[in-house]
Amino acid sequence: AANGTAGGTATARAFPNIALVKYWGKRDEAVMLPAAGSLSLTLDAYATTTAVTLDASAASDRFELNGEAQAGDRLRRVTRFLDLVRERSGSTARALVRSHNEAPTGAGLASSASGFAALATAASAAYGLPGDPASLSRLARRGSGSAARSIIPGVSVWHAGDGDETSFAEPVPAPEMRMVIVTVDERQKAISSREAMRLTALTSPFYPAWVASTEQSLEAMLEACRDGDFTRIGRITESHALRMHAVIQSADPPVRYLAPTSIAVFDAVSALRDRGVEAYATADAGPNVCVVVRPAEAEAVADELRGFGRVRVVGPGAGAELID
Ligand code: 2P0
Repeated sequence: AANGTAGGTATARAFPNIALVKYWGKRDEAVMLPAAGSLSLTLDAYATTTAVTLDASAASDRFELNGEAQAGDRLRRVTRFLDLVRERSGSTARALVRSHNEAPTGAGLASSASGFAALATAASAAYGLPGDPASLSRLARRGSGSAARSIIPGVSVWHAGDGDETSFAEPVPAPEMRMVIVTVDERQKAISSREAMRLTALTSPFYPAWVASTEQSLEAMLEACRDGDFTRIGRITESHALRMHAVIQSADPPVRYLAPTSIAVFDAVSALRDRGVEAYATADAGPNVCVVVRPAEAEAVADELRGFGRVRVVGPGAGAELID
């Protein structure tokens, strides 16, 4: 159908996002409220496309990822999410969910963000729930926190909020930028973000300082975005990312996501700055590194970093959308 829905079927596409101010820790796991706000860039690559088809006669949901039927934890997570949608819509219909992911799943390229943003958008349309960005962002958050931000195009802030109603993402005007993604290792990470976040919050003596400093970084980042100050955006991005990895490493038992090659990329980026090229590194819950650059310098920086792994230049992308 023209708007992506027809008779209980809807298809949506969403992109992953990379945070410049990171989300690491929840204050409420049941409703998925973050310990602090965060800010990210939604990308124009590695899309997830998801079709939701209602099936009134089925006894359970089915979930296919990249053409393969899923069972166990992955299916349960989709079913729990659809239970929330069914509760709100008053429908009891089960669904067939077919998802195609262009990024390697679990490699730290935020596939849960694009995944639940696409699922929230398609399921809302298929079950007849509101499709405005704030509603979709709040719903996507329930599947995976970072998915709240993938509803929104370009740069967005996810507000910590006072509760379920006020914790959603919205757009932030920001200067033009690109990211150079350096894929150091495509393998599935050893410990999930969700588990490592929980461990960090429970055991790190630095966790309260991390939460407080994230609020400060977010305030400074919003100001830098408003001012169009690329240099300040970059500096906050890199120092905040290193603080996140520091607090993660301070958990008991410790968790370390950065590999020796990841550190080498941070060093190479620092050396680029010494030569007058403005580049700033960040990394999520895995060894891959994303480098924030000005558009005019993206290709040159990508060339400099090719020796460390597969390199791809990405830009700001669309928010979650219903498609044909
Ligand atoms: C972020 N990450 O802000 C941070 C930085 C990874 C490092 O959000 O438990 O998949 O589903 O809410 O969103 C990854 O964690 O965790 C993440 P859940 P999520 O992008």
